[in-house]
Formats: sequence, C-alpha cells, structure tokens
Amino acid sequence: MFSWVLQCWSFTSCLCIFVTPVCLSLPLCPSLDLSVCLSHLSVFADRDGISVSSPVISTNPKESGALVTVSQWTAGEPISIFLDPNCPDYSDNFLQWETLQSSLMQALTNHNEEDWEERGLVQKLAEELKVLLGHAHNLRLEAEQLKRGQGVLDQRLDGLQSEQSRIIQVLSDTHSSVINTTTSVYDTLSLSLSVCLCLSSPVVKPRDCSDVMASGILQDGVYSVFPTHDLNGFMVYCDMTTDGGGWTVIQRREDGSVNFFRGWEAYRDGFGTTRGEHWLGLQRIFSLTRFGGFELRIDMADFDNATAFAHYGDFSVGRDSVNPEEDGYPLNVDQYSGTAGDSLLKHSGMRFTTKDRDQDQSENNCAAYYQGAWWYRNCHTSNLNGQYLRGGHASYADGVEWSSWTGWQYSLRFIEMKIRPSTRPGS
Ligand SMILES: [Ca+2]
Repeated sequence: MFSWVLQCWSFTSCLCIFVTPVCLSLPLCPSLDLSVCLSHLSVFADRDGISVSSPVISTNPKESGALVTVSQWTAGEPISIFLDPNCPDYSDNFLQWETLQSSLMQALTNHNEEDWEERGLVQKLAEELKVLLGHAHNLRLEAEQLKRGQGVLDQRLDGLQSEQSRIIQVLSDTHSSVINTTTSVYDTLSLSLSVCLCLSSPVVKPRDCSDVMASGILQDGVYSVFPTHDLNGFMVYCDMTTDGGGWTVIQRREDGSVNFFRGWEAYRDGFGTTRGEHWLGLQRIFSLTRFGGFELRIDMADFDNATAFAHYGDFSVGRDSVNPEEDGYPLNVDQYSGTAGDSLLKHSGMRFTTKDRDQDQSENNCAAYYQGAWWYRNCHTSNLNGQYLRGGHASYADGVEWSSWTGWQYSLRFIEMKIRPSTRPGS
C-alpha cells in the first residue's frame, strides 16, 4: 500500500488530492470515469504482488494543458494525470445534482403517479366542465330568453300602464256622467212625483160619487167623499149604474125599517143605514151642493113594481148661505124632466120644516100634520119622508107621497133621491 501526497502547485487554486488505494483520476475536467481510473491505478500498484517501477512525475508547461503528468513506462504507455488547477470541485454540486436528480426522479415518479390521478381528475373535471359548459350554455340561452321576455314584459307593462291611464280617464268621465245622470233623473223624478201628487189629489179625495166613478170605480156601494171645505168627509152610497152613474144618494125608502118621523137635529145630521133606508142629513147635502151645479134624480117604485123618475137639472140646499142651519137649509130646484111628473118645483125656495121646527108657510106645522119632514110651503105636493104606509092608504097625504104620479093616498114602496154634478168630467 502506498500513498501519495500531491502538493499544491498553485496556491491560488489550492487543490489537494489524497491518493490512497483509490486513485482519483481526473483526465479531463469535469468528466469522470472511475472505472478507467481504477484500471490505470492497478498499473501503478503491484500487479499480482510483483513490485513495479516507481512512476515518474513531471510538470508540464502551461501550454500542454496538464499541470502534472505521472508516467510509468512499464506497460509501454504513460499514464498522464492532468490536474487542472482551474477545474472547480463539483462534488458538492454532484451531491446537489444527485439530490436534485433524486428529487426530480421522485417528483417525476410522483408526478407520473399523480398524473394518472390528475388525468382521472382532469377527465372528471373535463366531463364536469363539459356538463357545466352545457349548463352555462343553457343558462345563457335562458338568460337571453329572459332578456327577450323582459323586453316583451316591459312592452306589455308599458301597454298596461297606458291602458290603466285610459281606464282611469274613462272611469273619471263615467263617474261624472253618472253623477250628472243621477242628478237629472232625481230632478225629473221629484218633478214627476210633485206633478203626480198634484194630479192625484182629487182622485185620492173624491168630492162626491162622480169623482169616485171618475177614478175608475164603477161598482155601486158605500164610499168616502170629501166635499170642498169638508176635510173630515163622510160615507155615502154611490149609484154607479143609473143613467150613467156617479150619483150620490141622499135619501132612500124601501121597506119601512127606519123611522123617518124625527126632529130637527136628526134631519140636520142624518140617520138610518147607508146601504138601507137613510137620510144623509141637511148639513151634508149643503156641503155637497153649496156652490150649485148639481142635478137631482128621484127614482121611485110602487108595490106593483111600476117605476118612475123625476129629474131636476138644478138642485142645491142652502146655496151661498153663510149659516145654512139658521137659514133653514132652503131648497133650490129647477129644470124638471122625467116620467113621474113634477111634484117638487112648488117647494123650491122653501126652508126645511121638522115636527119640532116649523119653518113653513102654513099656520100649522106641516111636518107634524102630515107626519114627515120636508121643504113644506103651505104644506106639499110631495112628502117623501112621510110614513111608510105601503101603498094606498085611507089617511090623507101623510104617507110616502109623490102626488103627480100616485096622488095623495098612495105610499110608494121605493124612493131614492140622488145628486151629481150637472157638468161632470167626461160627460
Ligand atoms: Ca107653519
């Protein structure tokens, strides 16, 4: 075994190499071939235990490229060792390179391993990306559709706003129109109602049976009448059939069921039953005829069913009288016509006499004398409130007499005195 110590030739380069059993051959820096070095080194050492000659070490001129040459000629060829003092020591770098290479290899291996995973991941990612791209595409389409839809909606919204404005305007106009129309209708209705009330008041308050008939009632019967200035009115029987109807009955005799031999107050206020025998009353007859313009009709029948009538075109009681009772309810009658003959004209102008109020022109009380109550003069030609003696009688002129038809000794079966305006609406 031997060892060399190669001294440094250059202090600046300061390269020290120990060559022990291992020869460090550095023929060309930085290349390295250890196997070649070892083979050459064996030349320097003993070969099969045989001692060899000492090598010759020489320095070389600078231009030769090698600083030191070690030569042994035993093998025929010199071995030159070129030591370049400028050759840097790359050992650390080799370590670093090896470490780096190792790291690179590891990294490459890892990378390759990861690459597969990454490839899978990338593939997966690619697929997902594809799907996501598809979604994005769809979303973009939807967004575009939405954009277009929004445009349409904006247009429609504008249209609706315009329509709303128009409707508001129309409603406003309509509201004003409705208010005007309502006001107009209300005014018209109010006017019509007042006119209707004015027109209907006579119908609602008939003055007599002709007004009742004028209101459309054509049936005989009992109705309320309200003569002018008689606000309370009273009940009367209306004859709606005889001679055109519209007759207000003021007296009836038909069966003797009612006592007619009564005093003043009874004849003033009336008595009997309206549907049967009755006297309406002087005050009521006055109320009906006080302004004139009435006609009188007297229907009569005997017990042989013979009938007759007397008509007077002018009839009134107490006409224009301020106090008719005090004036005695004087009779005014004129213009006879009929079938029974006139038995009343001689009584015209006479006041009414009852058994308890003598207002006749006789020295006696005609009412008491002839058992009745009437517009007696020097007694009578008719006595329709006399006794109900049922036909012919022996006594003189004290029955229900109409002398021009049946004389003074025949008491008639039926008498009905009735009045109506001589000038009637529609007549
Ligand atoms: Ca008298």
